[in-house]
Amino acid sequence: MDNNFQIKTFEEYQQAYQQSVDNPEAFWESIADTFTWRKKWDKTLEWNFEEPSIKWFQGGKLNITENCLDRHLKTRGNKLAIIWEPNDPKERYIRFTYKEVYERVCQFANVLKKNGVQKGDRVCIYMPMIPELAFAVLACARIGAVHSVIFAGFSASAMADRINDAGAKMILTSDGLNRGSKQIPVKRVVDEALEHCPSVEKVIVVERLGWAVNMVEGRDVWYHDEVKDVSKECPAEEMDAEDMLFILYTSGSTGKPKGVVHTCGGYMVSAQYTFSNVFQYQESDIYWCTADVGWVTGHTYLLYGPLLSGATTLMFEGVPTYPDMGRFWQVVDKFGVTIFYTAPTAIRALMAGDIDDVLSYSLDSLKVLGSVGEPINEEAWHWYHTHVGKERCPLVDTWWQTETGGIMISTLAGVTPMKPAHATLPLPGIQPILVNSDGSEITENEVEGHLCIKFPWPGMIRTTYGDHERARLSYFSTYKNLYFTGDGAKRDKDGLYRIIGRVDDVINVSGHRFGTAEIEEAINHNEHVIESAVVGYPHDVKGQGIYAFVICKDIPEREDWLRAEIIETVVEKIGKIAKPDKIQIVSGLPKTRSGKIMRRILRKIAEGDTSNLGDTSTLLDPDVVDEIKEGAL
Ligand code: 6R9
Repeated sequence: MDNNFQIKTFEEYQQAYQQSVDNPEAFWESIADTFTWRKKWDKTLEWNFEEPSIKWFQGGKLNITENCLDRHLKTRGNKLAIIWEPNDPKERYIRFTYKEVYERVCQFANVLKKNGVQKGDRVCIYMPMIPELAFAVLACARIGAVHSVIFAGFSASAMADRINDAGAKMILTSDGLNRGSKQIPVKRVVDEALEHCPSVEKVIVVERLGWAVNMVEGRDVWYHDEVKDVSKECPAEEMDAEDMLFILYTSGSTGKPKGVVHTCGGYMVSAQYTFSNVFQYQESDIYWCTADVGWVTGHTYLLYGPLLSGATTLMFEGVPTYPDMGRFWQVVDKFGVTIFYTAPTAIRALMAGDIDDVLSYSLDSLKVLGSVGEPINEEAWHWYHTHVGKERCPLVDTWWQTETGGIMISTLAGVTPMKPAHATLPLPGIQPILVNSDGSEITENEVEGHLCIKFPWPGMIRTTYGDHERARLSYFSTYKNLYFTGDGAKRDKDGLYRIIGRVDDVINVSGHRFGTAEIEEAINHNEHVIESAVVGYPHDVKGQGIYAFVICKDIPEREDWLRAEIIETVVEKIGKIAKPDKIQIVSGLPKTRSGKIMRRILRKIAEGDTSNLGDTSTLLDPDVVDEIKEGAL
């Protein structure tokens, strides 16, 4: 059995947890042993959180795609690996067996090689949720190229920043994409980005919509032309356990997104272990994670985790609300989905619809439900558990981050306790602690603190691409010898964790992270803007909404025109997903005498709680607070 590390009872969980704390190396070795290695590692772990330097399974040689594909061919060659459901329910779905995915990945890998990609090169992928996206990711891994997937909703400018930071040689994209009732010209966005990306030599374009697109001679090629005469076999490149597998950009509290780096061996071990245990995956399951591959959840729990486990994973091109609010449930019934993993924002959007949109589907196949990306409020938790899970499916609230590579704190479905709105207990191998602002550990229960992790785990971030110091500053310098998550959490009387949200200047909008500085920088690009300050505020569907306070040079007659202009600038700089929900034009911002914006005050105003703004006497101009309060939206 290749998942004989699956925990079946609460006692087994407790034992595994204890062992993982007493002897973490032995614990992870026994899991790593179940994988296919070209050569076993010499040293299980070497680490320090000062530099930081984290190395797992040093000297080990492997290729993650041999573990995702080749090792299943004998026993699961004809088993379905990927089911692809298109945006439009009238279009036919496509199914791929493990053998077929293996062949498609090898072909794609050969196309990459033919076009000059070599081990270690960075390849950016800007593609919709089509099967070729999955093949492209795995093809990079097969030949040892580092993939950097950029969510296809990002703007040309955001894409260019990521391409340049990674120094990518090649872009993989498509002509266009479907999103609900809309069609979006993806290739045009790539062309615009590439005006500012000197490192890019080649663009490979996959046909999705059949649109005529601009093809730059000598740079752009069609995938369907390139794939014609390539082999369906491609030897996997031998990788070191600590070689880079991928870069994925995420927002931090400063303006520029960070390229989170994951490596081959440790990420692989974490991905399968967590997938198998959290969802209690069984061989016959049909598993569906609704995340886009552009985010970390799509990496670990749509592709790598399920494929490493030999599972059937469903990939959905569309959105939850198209053609109607029953789309998710229709797909669940259509394929007999047994494990369903989505985000609270989707649940809240669907809750707002008619209950019959859920009740008219049987949903009998479902066994396990999952949630990820942001805190799930109790109301959404109960709705999901009752109407989707019919109170018979365990609901796992999985807390983790791009930087952690895989799930850190979660119920193991049906095995460990669950509690509404609580991520509950750490997985074996994960040692979370709560600390006070001075970094001292809080050991008792019924407390709140900053969530840190005190011991390394295989799937953790190794560095931020091209800027190791940034990784140190962002995660390892706040508290000595701890990895700081940026989240605040509570621990209840039974030791169960509840994640409250970010304690840094990061806003979580519909499960997507944005730094306030990143949005401010975008807003400030608008020619009418002098300065801005952005904060998050509670939003019924998105979890957090974006509230911008903006000082403008000249206020035209129509403020709504100015607001639309500012929104347009943000869409251009980052993408539609970062559009401010509210823009308040102000004449000044609450600043301290040293010029720092007092965000605490703005946050309160944005939340609509102006009763107690605390001490404003240190402000440069206390009157501005009254003005902002009066004009609050
Ligand atoms: C996987 C993913 C990470 C941030 C994280 C936290 C929030 C994620 C959560 C959750 C409460 C959960 N978050 N899962 N908060 N409960 N189950 O989402 O990665 O995009 O990097 O976001 O999302 O604030 O720090 P990423």
